[in-house]
Amino acid sequence: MSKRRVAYYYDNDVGLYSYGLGHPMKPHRMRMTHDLVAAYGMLPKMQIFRPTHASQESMTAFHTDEYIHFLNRVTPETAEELTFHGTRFLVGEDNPAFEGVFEFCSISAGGSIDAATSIASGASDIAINWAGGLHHAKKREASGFCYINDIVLAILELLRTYPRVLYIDIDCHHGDGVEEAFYTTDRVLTCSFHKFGEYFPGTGHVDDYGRDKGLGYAVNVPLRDGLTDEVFKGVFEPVIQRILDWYQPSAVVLQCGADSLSGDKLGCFNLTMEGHASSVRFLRNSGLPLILLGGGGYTIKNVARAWCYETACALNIESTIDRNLPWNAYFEWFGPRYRLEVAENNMEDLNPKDGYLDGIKEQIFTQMSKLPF
Ligand code: ZL4
Ligand code: CA
Ligand code: ZN
Repeated sequence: MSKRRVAYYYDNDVGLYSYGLGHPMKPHRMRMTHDLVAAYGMLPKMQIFRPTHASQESMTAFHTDEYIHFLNRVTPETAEELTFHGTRFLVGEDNPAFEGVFEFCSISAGGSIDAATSIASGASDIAINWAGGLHHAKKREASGFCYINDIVLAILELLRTYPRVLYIDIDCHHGDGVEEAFYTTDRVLTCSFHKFGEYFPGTGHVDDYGRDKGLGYAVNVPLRDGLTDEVFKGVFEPVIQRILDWYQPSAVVLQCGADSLSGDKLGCFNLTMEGHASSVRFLRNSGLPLILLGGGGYTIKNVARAWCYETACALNIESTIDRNLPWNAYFEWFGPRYRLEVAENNMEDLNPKDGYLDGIKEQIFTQMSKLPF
């Protein structure tokens, strides 16, 4: 079980797209990640693919024709008139109609769909698309920097082969778009860990756990500020182990949003790179077919560190890689220490306080124990 065949999807153009001046989402972080992965000599150890650009038709497996048609036509110049006359598909400054937005979405979604195809065909054991993980996109609307829900499209592809798929989301924000897409089915179990309380998008209450046939097949772990590695592991591992034992998924999709790292510009947790990657290692060790996707992450040097390290975890070589960063194109961004680690800071972890997290854990286990299977 130690040697995993890893398929890695990367398009050299993805880092060139820009959401616009001052926007926190920076596609350049994918290029920084890739450069670091290359500098560590990991590329020859994986199957490297340039993703196919997802077609309009493949996107309509989840999104409406009208929305995809709009997204394919919209430009920075026409955004206003298209939005003014029709339904509002793009909302405010979170989701600008930037230059090449449709192509960017095609690359992001194409990589995740290709990753799913590779896993389902048995060609690889772990498939990686750091340009994916855009979990807020809805059927007919962009939301929270996400236009096309590459995750839903990848899971729909997996469902052609597998009876049950587990989706896990460690982005600091709630994985609302994916949860909503599969809220009434038992064929996908979604589990999101996220900051909850006066925080975007506002959903993901522990009491929201699915509807109809999907009752019990959505799990929400709402968290408070300052989440540390030990506290995270103390909830992630028992909850996920319980789900693995009980649900017995045929494949796992892990959204590795890096805004749950310490020091993120938009996040409010305090995870180190090791703590963040412990989820990747945990699922790798389960031996199940696994897809790793990106997501949030706004302190981009730390995003590159974490996703590079998690690529090493997929390859099972993380213990051998040098903690001093190798020379790479963006070396100066990693000063003054030029180390791989993302360290924690001294903020207080509010999760263990007053038994808050113990209460949440208890509620989740009670919900699960009431279910059949
Ligand atoms: C920005 O500086 O909470 C967008 C967004 C653009 C540039 C210039 C415009 C300035 C922070 C955020 C005005 C921006 C006003 N620019 C944005 C309720 C909001 C309405 C929009 O990690 N304003 C909305 C979305 C969240 C809101 C988080 C996380 C994605 C993911 C997966 C999405 N939206 C308030 C904000 C800036 C901007 C500065 C911003 N937007 C921070 N948080 C949000 O889960 C990828
Ligand atoms: Ca999450
Ligand atoms: Zn996020």
